Amino acid sequence: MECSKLVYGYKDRKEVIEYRLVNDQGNVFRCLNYGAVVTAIEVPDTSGQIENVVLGFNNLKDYMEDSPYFGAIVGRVAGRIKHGRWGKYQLSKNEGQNHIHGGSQNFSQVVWDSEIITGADYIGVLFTHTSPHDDNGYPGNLKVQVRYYWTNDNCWKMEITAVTDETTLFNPTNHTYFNLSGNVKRTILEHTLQISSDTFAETDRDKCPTGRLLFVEGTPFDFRKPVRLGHAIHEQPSGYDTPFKLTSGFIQLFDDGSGRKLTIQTDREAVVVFSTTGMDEEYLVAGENMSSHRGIALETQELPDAVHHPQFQSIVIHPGRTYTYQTEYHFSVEDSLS
Ligand code: G6D
Repeated sequence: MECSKLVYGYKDRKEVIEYRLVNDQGNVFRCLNYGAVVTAIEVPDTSGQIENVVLGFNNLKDYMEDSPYFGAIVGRVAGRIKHGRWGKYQLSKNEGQNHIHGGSQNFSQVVWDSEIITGADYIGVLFTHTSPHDDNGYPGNLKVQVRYYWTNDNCWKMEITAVTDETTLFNPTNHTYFNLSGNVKRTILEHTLQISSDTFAETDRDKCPTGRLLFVEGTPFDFRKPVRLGHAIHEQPSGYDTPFKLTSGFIQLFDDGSGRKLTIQTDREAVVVFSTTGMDEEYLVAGENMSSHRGIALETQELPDAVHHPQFQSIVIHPGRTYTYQTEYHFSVEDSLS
């Protein structure tokens, strides 16, 4: 295993570093200390061709100006908080009347302290960031650590920990968009998706949960068995920007054409699936304009807007404890889904 670092640019005179982690199979994981962004994951298809399976840019300027959270750690709280309101606290409103993804200059837009970490079967990076009291209206100084481990069996393990000195909110996620075809050769419409989820959160027209959890049975939200995304999106033409409540923390994405499979295992309550439907943008990804279905974000987290829905898992954290959240993304190949 080996790790190299290169200077990727500067933000506010702080050095932005790209880490390139290579495992014993020669497969590569790249990340930045800006936003703890995962810039590339390069893994083989069934014929051994190593290609990138995540969406990203190739320069810091694009990450700072255009990024829809490509590869980034998002927080303090991922997703929307209706009216930015939590009890007596008014959080910043950065999407109409609501708060989203932690507000402005959130975790995805700051330069984290970073260092290389190594172990018997992994190489990794530890990122540390302290969000100050009143950051976007949140109380408490919050120290967050993110560890990315890249293992010899092509597993990216992510561990997020936090400690606070005042009761506050915490619901981070990683916002990587996957496309297993390799170097964004095809859209995700030929991928199949499976999610261990019986229910999903109904959302209002601002995409905030109403509090109702609906059964997936008989709806285009039923991914309990693998479903081809092209078929699913035909049934659900507006696509997915949907919080699914997980039953066992298992999610699987598979691309027939390349045989690449991504198996996710998480200890989080939910996954928000964002299919990028209608995302026609000016900026370039892998040499072409960003457009619908060039990637799919699978954001493991607690259900959004939990502060307004006591039936959702609480995202309130207290001083005196370290909170830990884990998600593993395992890449492999298979001729067809068994
Ligand atoms: C999140 O749920 C949201 C989307 O609505 C948003 O557009 C995207 O982040 C950038 O997944």
